[in-house]
Amino acid sequence: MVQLEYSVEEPLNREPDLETLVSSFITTDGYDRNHGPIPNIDTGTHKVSVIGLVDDEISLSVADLQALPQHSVICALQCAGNRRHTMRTKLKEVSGIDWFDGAVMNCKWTGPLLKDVLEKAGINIEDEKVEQAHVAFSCFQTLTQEDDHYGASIPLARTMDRDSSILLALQMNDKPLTPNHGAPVRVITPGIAGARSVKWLDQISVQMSESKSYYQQHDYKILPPEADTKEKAENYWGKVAALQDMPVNSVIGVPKSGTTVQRDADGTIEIKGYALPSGADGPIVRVEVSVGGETWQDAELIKAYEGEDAEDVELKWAWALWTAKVKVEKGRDIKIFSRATDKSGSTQEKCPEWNLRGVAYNGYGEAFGLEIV
Ligand SMILES: Nc1nc2c(c(=O)[nH]1)N[C@H]1C(S)=C(S)[C@@H](COP(=O)(O)O)O[C@H]1N2
Ligand SMILES: [Mo]
Repeated sequence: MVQLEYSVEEPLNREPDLETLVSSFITTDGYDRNHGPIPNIDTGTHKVSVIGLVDDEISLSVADLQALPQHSVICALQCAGNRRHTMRTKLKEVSGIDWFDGAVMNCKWTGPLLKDVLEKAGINIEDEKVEQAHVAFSCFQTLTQEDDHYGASIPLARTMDRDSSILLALQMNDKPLTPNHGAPVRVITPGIAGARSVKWLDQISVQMSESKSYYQQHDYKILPPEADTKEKAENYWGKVAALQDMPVNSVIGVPKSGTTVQRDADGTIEIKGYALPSGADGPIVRVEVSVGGETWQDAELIKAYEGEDAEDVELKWAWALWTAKVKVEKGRDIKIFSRATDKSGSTQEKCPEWNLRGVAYNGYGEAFGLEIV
């Protein structure tokens, strides 16, 4: 039996303080999101099986995964429920954990490409059917709150594109994964909702249908606004697509809502935050900020990565940190906003439509109730 920490009734769910979160490009203290306990798996004996529409069903140890070419990606990993609190308080009540703006992290992940692992087993699907196929990931280590295991799937085609950088991660920020983040191996799906980055990975299945998991079929979907009760939602789960790519977003980390801010001698205050591109449309190319929401000025995108290999590091999947100095009059109850634009031109709207589960909220970033002195 694997040793478990926390429980199905009380899993570990937490987010870091926002000011700390935006203080470094590579985050060291991320958020935790679990639908059940955290298993402590023995790295020496753990195996990942590859089954389904493949030439040979195979089973790979961690050493086997380490022996494949290793690939690194710096990407944002974000819970689909990030910013749910804002949807709940601005629009109307939603169901789900009350995440503020910190259910996101930006890390370097390293491990073999899922594509290479699948090719080791050999994909056995006729060419014309590849577009409709899926790769399902399962973790059978523990029960979860709504199912007997955790599972998710993504389209096979996305996986087969090397540039999607979909990995079986063995390392996070150059160190072996810790149990809370999925040790010894987890999936990393850049640009796609965190729910698909299955931790403590046991099984990969190539199949023609999506994962049957509760978390693919009955959760993590943007339901239309008319689905406003649990009962009504039942008619929609089967019709609405599973959430995959996350939308463009930005958040103000400093100053915090409800605080008093001292202006500099030139009458400005400093604003800092993060921005996330939509899906595969990174990087972020522009962030604007506004006092009050009428006129906007450009924020400065902070030079992201200063490592020796900076030239070679692709930042398409990463978040962007930004900073701005804005002139503000003294006063109370001041509101400031941020809005981001990514390479494809997608830009944030003031407020998205309400959805029952409060997922994918990406209205303007904001800090409100500020007292400027
Ligand atoms: N096995 C397993 N994988 C999982 C989950 C889980 O509960 N069990 N939660 C998912 C969700 S909803 C998110 S947002 C991310 C969170 O990853 P983290 O805890 O490393 O931040 O893991 C995903 N993978
Ligand atoms: Mo999540």
